[in-house]
Amino acid sequence: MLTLVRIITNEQGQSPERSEFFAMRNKNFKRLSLLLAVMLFSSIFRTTTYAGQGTFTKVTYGSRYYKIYVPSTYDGETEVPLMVMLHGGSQDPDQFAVGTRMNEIAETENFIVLYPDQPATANQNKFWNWFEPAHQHRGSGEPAIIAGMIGEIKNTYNINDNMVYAAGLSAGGAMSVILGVTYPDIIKGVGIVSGLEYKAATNMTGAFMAMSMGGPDPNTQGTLAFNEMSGYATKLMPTIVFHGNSDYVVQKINGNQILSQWAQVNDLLDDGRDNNSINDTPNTTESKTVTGGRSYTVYSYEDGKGNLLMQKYLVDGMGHAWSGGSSLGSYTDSTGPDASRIIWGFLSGNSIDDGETENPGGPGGPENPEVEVAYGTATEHYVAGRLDTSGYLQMGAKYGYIARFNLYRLVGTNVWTDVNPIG
Ligand SMILES: [Ca+2]
Ligand SMILES: [Ca+2]
Repeated sequence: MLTLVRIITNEQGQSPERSEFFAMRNKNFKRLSLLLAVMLFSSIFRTTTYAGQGTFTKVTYGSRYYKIYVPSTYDGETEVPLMVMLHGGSQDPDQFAVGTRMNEIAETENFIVLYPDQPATANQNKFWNWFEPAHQHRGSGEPAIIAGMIGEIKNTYNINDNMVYAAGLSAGGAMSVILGVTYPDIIKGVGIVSGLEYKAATNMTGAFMAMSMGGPDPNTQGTLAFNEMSGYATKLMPTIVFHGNSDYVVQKINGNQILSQWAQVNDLLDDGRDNNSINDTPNTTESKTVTGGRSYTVYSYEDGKGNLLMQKYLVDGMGHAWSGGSSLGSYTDSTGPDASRIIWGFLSGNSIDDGETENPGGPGGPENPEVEVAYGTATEHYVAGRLDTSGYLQMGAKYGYIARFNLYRLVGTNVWTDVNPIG
């Protein structure tokens, strides 16, 4: 095709007869091109109209594919958030969309949803390989592939960089933890349903052990995660966890460990010190019941300055399932609190009043000012424009910085300071 285009281009300025010939040929070529384009388009993209509103499209990505939901309200001019949804074992993007109903929320709240598919060629039972070291680090394996898909979406659509979130079920929940750890510069909040902490296992045997007994000490895993994030994290990581009290596939200890692991990450992120300024002791605990459904407990954790940062929902009697999901999907429990609405509300800071589950609106929204943290050497901060020369010299002299240190910015003021001046 490209060769043909070049030939036609080169034939410009020929004799009238030849021009006529090529005009005819050009016309046929255009028709052929159109046909080819249509064929190509339909083989790559299979777009279906979702519930008579937005579009739900299958897109080939190398040897893989993803599905993307674009709400009918998307106009290309207004930036919209992006929610990455990672399915569980044996599931696929279609099933996960049906079970979580995230597309319905995206339609009313105007955000895009990306559903990466884990093919059977990568894992026989379509589990994300969260338990293998090859898929636990930045720049390699599945986290890198998913980050690549996110990049493609960001190049194609008008996405608000500050509102890109990852959520998942089971193996997908474990992978959303890994995404938050490996790409904190892209992922601005995580939601985990029936998942596991960072590096809960590093091989298949360990995976089954972790699922039944929990992984290593979450405080240790939090420090590991923090080290992995170093240089890429720009702010604290809002985290919301759901787990069934009767989950015997991935035992509930794992939900507790996820929360504790992220508490340690955020403790280290907030002032560079392991001083439990952020910790896994809840600031508030509430018992609630879904009307006609399950009872559950909500544990809320603050950032040390009174702002909501993390939440954990433990659902009484629920098994291995997406809480509040549609019974038309797989691995759902329709009688639990609506995890999709609550996760979206928490991460985006936009609570949705559905008359059933109240949510205060979480920390992930752009309107919710909070301390931003950047790591690096004084020189790096200077080069990145966070400090001017005099600021660099003053801070270096005052604290004797020669290596990594934490630099803070209060959102809205654009003034970067050392940890100490922040009250
Ligand atoms: Ca701390
Ligand atoms: Ca700590």
